[in-house]
Amino acid sequence: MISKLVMATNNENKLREVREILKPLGIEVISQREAGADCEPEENGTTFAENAEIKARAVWETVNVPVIADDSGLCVDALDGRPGVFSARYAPKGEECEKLLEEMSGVPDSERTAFFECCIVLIDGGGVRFFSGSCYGKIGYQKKGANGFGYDPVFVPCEEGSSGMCFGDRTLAEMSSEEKNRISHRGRALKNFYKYLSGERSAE
Ligand code: ITT
Repeated sequence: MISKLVMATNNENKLREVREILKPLGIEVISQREAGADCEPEENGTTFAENAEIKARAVWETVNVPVIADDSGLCVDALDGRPGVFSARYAPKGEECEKLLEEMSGVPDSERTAFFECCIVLIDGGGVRFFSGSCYGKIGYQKKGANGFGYDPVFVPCEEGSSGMCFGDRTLAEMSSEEKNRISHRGRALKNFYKYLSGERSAE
């Protein structure tokens, strides 16, 4: 079982969440900066998996420890799946929620469904493997909560496959990180990753 890996990311919030999830499972996560592998490759893929692999490969070339990367984003049904793979570039950092609320103004409750998607890629001597996770929910009408990052203040998570059954009216930014990690796209993708490492399932 892997006990140490490098995460290819420049996003401190992702790094924090991945550490919180993997530490209790006995996996230490080192940042690419700590591993001396600072880089920011162009994410010119068209899918989450392609972009995750681009990021992990760039770091894997310079370290000899297993590398993971996370490519993730928010897909909004009323916007035909946007911002999707462009979630990080949708608006200037810190202004993504305002821009999304503006684009969603006038969209009725029943059409505010959306989901977060996360692809975790693992690259080591054994090759490249992918693990994904989703978190379904709705876009709220205003920003709420101070936890999390990115689109969390406008995302109200719901039970998978349902548009009505939400975990109350709270946004991800109103949840503790333990609560978020239990139901988030990242938490679910990492659960699949851990099951693979434990021999309980195969990669995707
Ligand atoms: P790295 O590529 O360096 O990992 P990044 O922030 O650029 O960092 P992505 O290209 O995967 O990462 O973009 C993901 C964006 O999607 C991220 O910047 C947020 O805006 C949004 N996002 C992803 N996961 C999220 C989460 O759990 N909560 C809120 N927003 C999230």
